[in-house]
Amino acid sequence: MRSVLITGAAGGVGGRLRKLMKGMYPDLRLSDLKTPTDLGADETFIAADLTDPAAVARMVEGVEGIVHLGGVSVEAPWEAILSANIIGLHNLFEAARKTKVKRIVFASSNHAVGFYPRRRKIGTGQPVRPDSRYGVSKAFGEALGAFYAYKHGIGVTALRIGNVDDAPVDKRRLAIWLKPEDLVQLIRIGLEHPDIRYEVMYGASDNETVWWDNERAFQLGYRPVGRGEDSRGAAMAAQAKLPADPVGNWYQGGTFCSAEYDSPLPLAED
Ligand code: 15L
Repeated sequence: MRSVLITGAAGGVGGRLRKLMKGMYPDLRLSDLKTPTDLGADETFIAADLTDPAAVARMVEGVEGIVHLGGVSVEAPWEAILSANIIGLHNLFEAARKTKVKRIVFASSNHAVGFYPRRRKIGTGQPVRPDSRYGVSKAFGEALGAFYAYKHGIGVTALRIGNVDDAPVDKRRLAIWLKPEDLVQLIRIGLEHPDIRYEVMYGASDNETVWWDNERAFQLGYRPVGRGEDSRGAAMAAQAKLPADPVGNWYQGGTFCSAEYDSPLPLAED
């Protein structure tokens, strides 16, 4: 793999990847709607709006691998999700197909399955249970990835990312925290491992309270180095200051589940 494009490079996760992945591939390109304020003279940046097919085509021209972090990364009104995460994502996969991109690593999210209760350990074989319009768009992205993988032969990896940060910031994040260096490991598996056709993996570090069975990632060589438990004290102290949230604390997706929640039914046990 020589040429790799990171979309969403001006965002929080993208900014970390820019630094961690520098020099990893001979031609590392970055893209986002707006130029990152701290762009270095040695970085290659192409501004592109995902909703503009011509701009997306220019952005992917000549790349072999794409790490797609671009689009809306939290819950938002439907129109915003629709344009960036549905139409924009389709533009990206179409451009990738036309220019014969070999690999795509798609930043899916834990919110594609946020409505599973925390007491249940899930793998990647259960049906999606999105907890938000954003989560629905991530489930769509996983489906679109499978379609382009099996129909058009692009090697696609969907990473159901937990929470990327220096350390877990509350009880929920103790379970789903992903150390940035561990994310890089997962991305490299998606870009480089010879056995990738279509894979779904969880983006979590070595966390004792994790709710996910990430067996496939381990089979493909993932060896996380981050240990959420090392930050338990600070995370639980922060948790104690958060408001009560019976719905959010029951389900894996947290506040994404409790926001706009008006189900008259009891919390789902399964
Ligand atoms: C996500 O998918 C978001 O992109 C991120 O901002 C966090 O909210 C994260 O999930 C999380 O669940 O903590």
